[in-house]
Amino acid sequence: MKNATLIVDGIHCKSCEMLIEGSLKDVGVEKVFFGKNNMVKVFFEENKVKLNKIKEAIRNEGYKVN
Ligand SMILES: [Cu+2]
Repeated sequence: MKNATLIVDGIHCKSCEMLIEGSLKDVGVEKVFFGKNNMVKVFFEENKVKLNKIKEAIRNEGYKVN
């Protein structure tokens, strides 16, 4: 399993986290952890979903990602 740490701008509450987590699960991300300072750690299989697709899913919800 691969993992990546993303910095996502605009997360300000629990429902933001739930929205993002739901979208990420929809594109095939296995696990999502939210840390401090807008840090989002994602675990995924590269044969299922690519990092670009993960970032796109976050952007599609209206958040900025590095
Ligand atoms: Cu929010």
